[in-house]
Amino acid sequence: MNQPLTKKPIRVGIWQQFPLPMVSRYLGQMGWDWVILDMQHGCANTETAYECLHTLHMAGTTPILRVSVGVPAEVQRALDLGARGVIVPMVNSLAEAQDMAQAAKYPPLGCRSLGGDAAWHYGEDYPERANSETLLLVQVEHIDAVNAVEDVMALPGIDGCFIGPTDLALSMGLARKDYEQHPAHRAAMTRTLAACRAHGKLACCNTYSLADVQEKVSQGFDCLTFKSEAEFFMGAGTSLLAQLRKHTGPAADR
Ligand code: 3PY
Ligand code: MG
Repeated sequence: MNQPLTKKPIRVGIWQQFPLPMVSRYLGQMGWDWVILDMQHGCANTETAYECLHTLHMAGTTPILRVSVGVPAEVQRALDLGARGVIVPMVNSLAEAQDMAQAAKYPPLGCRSLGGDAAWHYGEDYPERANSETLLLVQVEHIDAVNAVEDVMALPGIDGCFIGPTDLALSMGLARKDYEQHPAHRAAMTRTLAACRAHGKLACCNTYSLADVQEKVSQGFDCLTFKSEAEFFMGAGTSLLAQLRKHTGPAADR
């Protein structure tokens, strides 16, 4: 089993949207510290998620899975499939966070059911180690979640939070772009980071530019992601085609 995620050094990750083990293998070989397979906005199903998670693991990176929705069954399934950590979107209250912690941790911490084949991949003593070696990160991406963040981060079964800056901005009535400098958004981010620090929990966040990365490193975030492989693919392909068209002229009839 990979080493447990610790606070230092900063983990640098990427989202995987394409549900292909081949892509998982390349991402693992590139050297990302962790890869989050996205079942909220990506199109992986249970079988493809299983293949991608274990391909990531075999390729030497830490496989994390974002479930589609915050219900206990999804959290348990993600961990049973072999995710080393689960990210749960839109956990907006203490009660929801308690439900997620119960689902993610074996007794006595929670009530995760014993089963699945994670032990076949990670060793017979997986059940004894899983509570401390698998991560439960709840997404703070709504202003209601920010207002409950101190209580949520105090829960023993919660390992940290993953801030969703864009959904957070939308929940605050801000536009989906250029919200970063808005004082209310900055205050919400600062409050969330402070709650993580106060309770010794991991603070994780998405980033969108190198300046954004630099700022979040200086603020003390533990784990950062930078876009997805789909964005790199679409960005690089679109830009390459635009360059080619400068030499070849406009598109032919298709
Ligand atoms: C958001 O910005 O809403 C996210 O969920 C980032 O992953
Ligand atoms: Mg989001």
